[in-house]
Amino acid sequence: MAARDSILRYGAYPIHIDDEVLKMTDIVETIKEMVVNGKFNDIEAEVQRAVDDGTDLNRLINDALISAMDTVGQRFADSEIFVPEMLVSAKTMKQGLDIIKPLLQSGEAENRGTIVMATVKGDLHDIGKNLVTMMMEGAGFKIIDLGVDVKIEDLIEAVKEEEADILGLSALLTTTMPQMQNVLEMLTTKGLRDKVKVIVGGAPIDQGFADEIGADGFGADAVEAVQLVRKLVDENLNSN
Ligand code: B1M
Repeated sequence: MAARDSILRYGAYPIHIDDEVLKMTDIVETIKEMVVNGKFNDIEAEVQRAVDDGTDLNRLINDALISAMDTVGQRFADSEIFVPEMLVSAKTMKQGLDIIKPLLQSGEAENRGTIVMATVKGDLHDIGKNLVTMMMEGAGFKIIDLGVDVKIEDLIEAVKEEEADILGLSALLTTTMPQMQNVLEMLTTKGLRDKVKVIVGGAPIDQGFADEIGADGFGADAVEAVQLVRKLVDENLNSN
């Protein structure tokens, strides 16, 4: 059956839009608005509806959930909202992500490598880290997630205990970025630097910063982070 068209108007001109596309655009916009406005009571049902309707998961994550947090960040920077509103949006986003999480699991039984993940000391932001963690788990890696505001000693301990292949560090504040360098220095001091690859990420981090502090890689987003850990683990296997 041919898809029906909706007719919208751009000025005097009619535009034909496939109804299925229109519906998905609507739901993505609705979910984004719900996160921006902190509608945590309703978000799960709406995300579930989007999933059931077959909405592309990448669109749901990028155009609804992440895009909403960008809007929230902008409103905070413009002093239109304050920390409590940011927290409610973060809670709403997390609940939405929880619906998507099981769908990102590959079901692969193999362990492609062990990754210790953390948000650095002094930093409480974990939405991005959790998203990266979900995607890495989905790609078959074993994840030891130490959470937020993690002390260097705890990171070192976990890397040793778990014989981690990779240590992933996230930071969202310019004031906590230097913690990443402190971690790298401590790994060297403890004689562990050549035993574990270190990758870094988070909104203020870029490749230049990763190079400057001597990290093994930088991921701009969750997809890049997964590609990066796959590459690093494969390189490691080939060099042994
Ligand atoms: Co905060 N906050 N916040 N905040 N907060 C920012 C980061 C900010 C940019 C907002 C702004 O001013 N526009 C600003 C930082 C400014 C700066 O440093 N220059 C800021 C500030 C100032 C603060 C406080 C200081 C506010 C205050 O108290 N006055 C305070 C600090 C608390 C602390 O950490 N000590 C604070 C607090 C909070 C909340 C607790 C309220 C809440 C966090 C809740 C939580 O995470 N559980 C919060 C939020 C929600 C934000 C914004 C709005 C959204 C962050 C987010 O979740 N983005 C943020 C503005 C923004 O970033 N646009 C902001 C969505 C997430 C999916 O993206 O985390 O970037 P992101 O992750 C991406 C990539 O970066 C990458 O992949 C992810 C997926 O694509 N990635 C990795 C992340 N980690 C990676 C690791 C990798 C690889 C890739 O490898 C290991």
